[in-house]
Amino acid sequence: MKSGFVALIGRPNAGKSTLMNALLKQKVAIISPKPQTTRNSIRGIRTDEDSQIIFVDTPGIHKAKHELGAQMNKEAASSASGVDMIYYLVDASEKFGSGDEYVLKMLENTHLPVFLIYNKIDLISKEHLLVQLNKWKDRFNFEEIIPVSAKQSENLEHLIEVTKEHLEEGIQYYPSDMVCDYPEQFIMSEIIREKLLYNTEQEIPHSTAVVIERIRRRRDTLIINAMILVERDSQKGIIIGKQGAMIKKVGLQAREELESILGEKIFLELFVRVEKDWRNRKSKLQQLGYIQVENER
Ligand SMILES: Nc1nc2c(ncn2[C@@H]2O[C@H](COP(=O)(O)OP(=O)(O)OP(=O)(O)O)[C@@H](O)[C@H]2O)c(=O)[nH]1
Ligand SMILES: [Mg+2]
Repeated sequence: MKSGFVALIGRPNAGKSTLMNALLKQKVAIISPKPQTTRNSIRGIRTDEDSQIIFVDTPGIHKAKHELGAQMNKEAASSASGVDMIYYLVDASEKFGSGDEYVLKMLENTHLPVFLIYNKIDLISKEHLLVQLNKWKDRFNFEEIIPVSAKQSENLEHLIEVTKEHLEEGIQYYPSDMVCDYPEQFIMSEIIREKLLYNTEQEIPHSTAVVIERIRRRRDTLIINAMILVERDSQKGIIIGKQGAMIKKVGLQAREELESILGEKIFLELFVRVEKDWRNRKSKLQQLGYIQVENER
């Protein structure tokens, strides 16, 4: 069978996680309208009768303001090296800018085939699309240029076909029924973080992290205790909300989605703790799984 790894890279908000979920027809990565949603590389596995493609969703590449951001950029860059092919995702509704130039510069060092995936074409006209693609083709030696709409699953079958053409015969890396390789705890904390991203504004969404502290089963219910970390006391107040309204809302939305993903009854208990400046503390980032363990030679 044909098999291989494809890294999805690009600026924050380009639609990398949306595309991966659409290609897998399953929600494996969280999505939000706010940039810098994804913080870790996430593998999603797509197996059919003659191929297995492992997509690696990565954090958006951006100008880092915290150690967390620096680690996210590092993670994106390192994920793009251990693969067979790169999808560079671009948001068609955004203007070309220094952020794109930066990513293109990064890509110049790679010997891997790079596909330009021109995403969100549902937001622009056909004429604009043609003009833009014409400009893009001169910016880099792309192996392929493929316009898609991840959100509306437009042109994705074509994308898969072309991808397969570039993959070589290889082994099946994962069992056929496996779609992701992370532990259940990861999706639990990510879904809670997604609801925080949707319900809060300004710096709050990016100042939170979620840790699953305890999971236990009582009769037919899975009881999950999760800790939401924030950076300041004032943020704790906002997350809790007036008479606990905000945390209740986040908890309800997260519980409903987790019940549908995990297929069982869930009791979700959320707590909030202030961890001063956690985004700049390396030991904390390591604990939270945002720093890759470095292998010493
Ligand atoms: N209209 C439209 N919106 C899209 C499309 N793809 C993604 N989006 C939206 O773009 C926003 C960002 O999507 P994500 O998938 O979270 O983007 P990302 O590249 O993973 O972002 P980071 O994780 O922050 O790097 C969300 O609001 C999506 O619904 C598309 O094809 N069309
Ligand atoms: Mg993402």
